[in-house]
Amino acid sequence: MGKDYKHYDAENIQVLEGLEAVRKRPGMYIGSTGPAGLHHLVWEIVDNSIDEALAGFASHIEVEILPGDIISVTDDGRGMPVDKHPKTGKSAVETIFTVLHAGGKFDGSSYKVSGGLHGVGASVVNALSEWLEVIVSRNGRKYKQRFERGKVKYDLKEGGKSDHTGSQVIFKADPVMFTETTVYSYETLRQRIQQLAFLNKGIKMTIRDKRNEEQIVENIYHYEGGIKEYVEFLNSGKKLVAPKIIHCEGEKDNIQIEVALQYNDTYTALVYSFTNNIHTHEGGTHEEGFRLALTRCIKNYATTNNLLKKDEELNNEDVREGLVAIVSIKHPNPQFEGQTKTKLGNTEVRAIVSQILGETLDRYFLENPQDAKAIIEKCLLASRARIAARKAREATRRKSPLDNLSFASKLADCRCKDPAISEIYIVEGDSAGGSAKSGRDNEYQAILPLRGKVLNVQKVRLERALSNNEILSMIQAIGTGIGEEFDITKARYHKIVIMTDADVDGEHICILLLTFFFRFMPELIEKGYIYVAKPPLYKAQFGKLVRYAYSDEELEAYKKEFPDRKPDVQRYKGLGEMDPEQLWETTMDPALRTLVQVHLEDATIASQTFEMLMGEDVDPRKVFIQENAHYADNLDI
Ligand code: 0RA
Repeated sequence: MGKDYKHYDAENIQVLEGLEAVRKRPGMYIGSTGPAGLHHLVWEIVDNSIDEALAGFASHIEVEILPGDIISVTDDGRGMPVDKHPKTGKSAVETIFTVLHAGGKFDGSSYKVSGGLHGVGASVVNALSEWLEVIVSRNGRKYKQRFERGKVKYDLKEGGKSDHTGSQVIFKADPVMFTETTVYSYETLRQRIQQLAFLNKGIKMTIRDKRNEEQIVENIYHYEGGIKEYVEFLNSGKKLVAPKIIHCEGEKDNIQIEVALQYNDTYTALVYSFTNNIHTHEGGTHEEGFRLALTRCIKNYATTNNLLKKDEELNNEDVREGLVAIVSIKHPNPQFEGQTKTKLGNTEVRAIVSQILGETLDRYFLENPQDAKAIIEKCLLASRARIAARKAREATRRKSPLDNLSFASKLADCRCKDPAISEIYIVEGDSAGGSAKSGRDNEYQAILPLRGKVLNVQKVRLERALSNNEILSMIQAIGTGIGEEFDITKARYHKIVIMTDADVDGEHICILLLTFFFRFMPELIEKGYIYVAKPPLYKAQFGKLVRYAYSDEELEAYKKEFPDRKPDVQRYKGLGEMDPEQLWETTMDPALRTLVQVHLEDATIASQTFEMLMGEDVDPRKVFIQENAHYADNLDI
């Protein structure tokens, strides 16, 4: 018996050490302790409930933000198992929340289908919560257990009766761990909840913000059509090439695949792939299988039905224009590769997707010849544009503006040629550009002034974007080339800083530039090369003392700092109003400036936001810009 006690002690010590390790290096487990990591906590808990729903036992998952930024996640599944494990003496509930990687897999009978990028399990959330409570309804009873900073506060105890089954997890992120913020963004949670509802058909997902008791906000998502409805959503408001959504679903070797696609009349492709609900934004074998089938079937149909004229051809790129597609697979043992571990590597998946989608497409084209013709006509337009553009490029090869720096004549380059320490400031307006040129440290800071509005690139083909001078100078200055020729290793700067006025126009230009990078040079964002500079809003002069304030709150704080002095406050309407020294001090000096790095946490969601901001639909854009006058504060897109 003594021996057994020792054994359990050893196990307990291991558990405590495990959770202690999480608190020591939280970034290793949830990526960061910034806003992204904070939101990640919610997804770890939600994932467990999604697994219960995918196993067929739960149908409704509810996420609530309670006052104090406490999160509650409830499902109507079987309820987590409460009986004691004969060996450890612990309930399954306790195991889930105290043993690292205990996910939902502890009896090995089922595999975890969902799971965030980090897929670390509920114990990590527990370790990083000031407190966490689990409430289980099962066997006609209620059970409850509480933890504080990962440690058991009280053992699982039986409460009253219960007339239903299910699990509820309530937790408060530990401000000691999340020093930047513990405030959740409703919009971030809402978008991902909606995405999860699309990806897991039939599950009802509710998100509710109860932080303001007087104004409770909620959204309920429930899609019986799943990713078919996702495609419909992404295409809403667009002109369609053919009315039906092409859809297929199948399973082989325990790998489930599902694809939905439809063409609209724009030039942009939106192809999003998911593995176990994780957005694989670097693509991978499922996307390759998708592309193979799509190109093969379209080419086949076009050739067999004599739809190609002499000299006409269709390639991978041509079949993508205006394409909206979701590729979603569920794999018991996914291998994630790539820079950000969001590229699916399992080679067997390629053929499975290609075969199942191929059969569906062949049959669809056969049964819907009208639609097939319309789709192929659309692809041919793309092909003709591509070939014409190539010919034009070849004709002007020697003078190609992308080959040298001639075009970026306005560029004031830095002396340093080491990209790792070189920075380029893309500055709105000539006068601000002038101040920036005089104020900069020309050893490693380059300045590129842009004149007027940048072309809205959401609506146009690459070729058209390339005819815009501002865009050309930018591509040239950056040095990577674009499109098929893009090469990140040729980047001449590893910090590309967008510096615009701190007003609505400035923000609009900033969004346009971000849209451009997002659409045509997304790797720059993925690599973390893109930044937004934050110039101050006010200069407050207290006698000889000068303070710069970057927000209204900061200005008020300075006023309180010198209560007996009346400040002379200047509101900066534009960068151009600052003299070179001021611009250097407030916005460009690495020791003092604030740069917001632009992230691509989830390219799908970012793209949806860009679509909304930049697409044809003008109204939502107006609303967004009005509601987000300070959107740059959390540019965590
Ligand atoms: C019964 C058995 C198992 C898990 C659950 C119920 C269950 C877990 C969670 C987590 C959140 N909500 C839940 N609802 C039910 C064990 C299954 C396994 O070992 O794979």
